[in-house]
Amino acid sequence: MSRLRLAFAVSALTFITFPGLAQTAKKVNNPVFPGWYADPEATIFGKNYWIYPTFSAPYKQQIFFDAFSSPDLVTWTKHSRILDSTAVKWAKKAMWAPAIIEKGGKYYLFFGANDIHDDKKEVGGIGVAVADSPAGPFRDYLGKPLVGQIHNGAQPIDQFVFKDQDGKYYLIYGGWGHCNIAQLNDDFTGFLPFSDGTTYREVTPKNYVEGPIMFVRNGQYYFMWSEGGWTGPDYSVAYAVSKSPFGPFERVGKILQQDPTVATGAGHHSVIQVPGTDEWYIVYHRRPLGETDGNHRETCIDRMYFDANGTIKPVKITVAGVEARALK
Ligand code: FUB
Repeated sequence: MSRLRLAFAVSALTFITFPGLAQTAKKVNNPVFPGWYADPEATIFGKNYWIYPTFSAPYKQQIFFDAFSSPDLVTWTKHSRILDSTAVKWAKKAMWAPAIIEKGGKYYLFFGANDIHDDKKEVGGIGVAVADSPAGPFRDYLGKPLVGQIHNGAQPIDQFVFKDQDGKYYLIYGGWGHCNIAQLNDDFTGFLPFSDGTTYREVTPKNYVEGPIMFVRNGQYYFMWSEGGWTGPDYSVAYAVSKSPFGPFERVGKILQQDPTVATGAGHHSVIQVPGTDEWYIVYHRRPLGETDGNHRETCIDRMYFDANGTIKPVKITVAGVEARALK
């Protein structure tokens, strides 16, 4: 057993004593692994769950990504520095919010870098790295950002790669309260313009701030995003549903937020659907109670449920986290 696995096997069970009763084991699976990690992108490759988070630290220290894999959502193995800025000449700081997708046996890791504010003077934005394995090592795919300009007011960060039911791939991204969708070309080296000649279509819903994701359930497109400021307690997640990946997206409401008895600043999430089932998990970051350092963000997992109408029920954030769930 690796040192990290052993540490987690021990820390996942703490013991509380009730007067007059034998010791009772209390499960503590959140956070799912130690360290300050935010913006978790969760996915499944083969028989393993994977999480690709932001290393949450001052911007100049954010020059690499670690990844984590698990056979059951409870025991996690750390894969250090799967992508390092030494492999991306143009990335100098603020490497944020990875998104990963497998295509044709290659793994493509999309990431934000440099926190650009002026695309005329700064190099940065959304880049792509590629590897032969989900654990890397990833190398820069383009030698330059894929999205290096500000379109429709959206900062080029917080990208999500969505594979639609017809096999088309879209990049959905944006900070500063604006969200764009753009269709990726076949080899992910650029974009295919829409029939109206535009490449970046704005799909921003009400209250949107950043951190978009999309998935399809029962033929409906669920679009989710983060609201509020990421350094504060009110950071949260809301969603909309549409018949098309282009919307319109009418905000339904918040489904993830702080709980004064558990943690604050719960947001920037992703979701996992166990293949062939209607079991859903929400993977997100949150801040420990009483913590004021904006970077102190930890990755957690809880269950996400739908009601009979397809409405997402408000998520109960927990300390216990989820039960072991192996993949078949
Ligand atoms: O982690 C850096 C930034 O914080 C992300 O890009 C935002 O979504 C917010 O979570």
